[in-house]
Amino acid sequence: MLNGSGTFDAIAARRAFGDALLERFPFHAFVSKTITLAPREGNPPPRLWETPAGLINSIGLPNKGLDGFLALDLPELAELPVPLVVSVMGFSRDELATLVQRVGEREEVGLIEMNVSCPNVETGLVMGADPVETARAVERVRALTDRPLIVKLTPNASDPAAVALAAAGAGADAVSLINTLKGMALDPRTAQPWLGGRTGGVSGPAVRAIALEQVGAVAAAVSIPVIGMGGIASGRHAADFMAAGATCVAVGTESFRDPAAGRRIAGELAEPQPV
Ligand code: RRO
Repeated sequence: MLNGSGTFDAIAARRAFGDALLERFPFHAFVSKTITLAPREGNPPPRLWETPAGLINSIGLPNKGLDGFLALDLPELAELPVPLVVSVMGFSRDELATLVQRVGEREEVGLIEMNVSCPNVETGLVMGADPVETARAVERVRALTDRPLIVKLTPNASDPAAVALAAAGAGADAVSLINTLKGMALDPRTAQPWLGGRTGGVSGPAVRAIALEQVGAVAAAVSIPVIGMGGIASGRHAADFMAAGATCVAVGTESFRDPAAGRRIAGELAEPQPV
């Protein structure tokens, strides 16, 4: 059981719950919020909108940048009792290369996730929407680190299985999916976009059926491990993703409602599933 990147702030949770968090950590591996080379403020507020069965976020990658992350966040994340996955995103292949190389040099880091699927950047460019671009990105960084590389796929692609195959062919060790689906909400008073970033990414139960289909399609196409996520909120949901071909699963939006959800769902998954 992992967390979806950006859905659980372990540093804030440690401040809130103290060492009890470490004693009953909700995940078997922890994935950081995505970092970029330069620090970013993120998108203007509002950043969240609740839909009847999910959440739209337009966070916009706020982070301290590579140097800030390595100096300030990494030492705290290294105290977690589970392997650490650092999520990185580059606005170019060169940026990505610097991120992968420098993150991979740190012994605290177990694995690296390449986020090629954020829907909330101004350029609108999503590397992971295209198999050729994805392969180029993985090829560029593959030799720069001996850490396992996970490629986080976007559901906003015409053929996610083709992107997954391209990533695997270029040397990815695993793929994870889904990131959020592009969505929008209007302010009922003004009929203008509610979110400061105009559009956002939809997650939660609303996307589960889509995620399940895409995880199944990707798992059928590749032979590397598949980390499945998208609206998982119970052991039954997690079991469905495993049955569809996921090697392991992650919880995202449900952790906002219940910070202990990862642990609960892992426990439910370990029990025999009622038919
Ligand atoms: O920060 C975000 O707005 C964000 C990211 Br990086 C991502 O990969 N997926 C998402 O829904 N939001």
